[in-house]
Amino acid sequence: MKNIIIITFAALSIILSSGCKKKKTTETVDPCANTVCLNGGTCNDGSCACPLGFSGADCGTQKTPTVIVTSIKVTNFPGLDGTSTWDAITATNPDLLAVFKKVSTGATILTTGVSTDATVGTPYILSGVTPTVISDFTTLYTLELWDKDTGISAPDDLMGSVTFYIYTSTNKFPSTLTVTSGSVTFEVSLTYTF
Ligand SMILES: [Ca+2]
Ligand SMILES: [Ca+2]
Repeated sequence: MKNIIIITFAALSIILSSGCKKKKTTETVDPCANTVCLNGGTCNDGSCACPLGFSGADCGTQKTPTVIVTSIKVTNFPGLDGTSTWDAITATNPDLLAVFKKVSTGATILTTGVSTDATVGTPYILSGVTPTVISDFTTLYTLELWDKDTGISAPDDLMGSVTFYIYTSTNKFPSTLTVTSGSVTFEVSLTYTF
């Protein structure tokens, strides 16, 4: 009888200790050890929780947004019209305004207000830009920079223009799009909705 009790106890100990071992092994496995979450996604119990704008098992897919233009800034422009001042009669600096257009149709999307007598090297946030929704990303857009002229100097002088795509499916939703051509540079502020 004593022997049976001892054997049973020993068997029980083995079962308990092996059971314990198994449980311990399970607990040490990190379910996120082999999970890669892109674009700022975070792993939660082996699955990726994706930030706004991204989807897919690894957050590697960019959702198609609606783009909203909120601000247009001119950060560079040519100081002279050839060898003359932009307003040659009064020998003064240009009066900046921008026109935002769709290239394919030439349709004007918005026209900004005027920053008068602008100094080269100074950035100008152009007035009159109300939040403007863009949802066609297959087409080119252009920003034209004009010197506003009146009186005998009119019509306005085209100072330069930049052509660009406003969105690409891998661009990670920049809040500022910097576009340049020649001496003209714009910074376009963008927000996104999904
Ligand atoms: Ca002029
Ligand atoms: Ca002018």
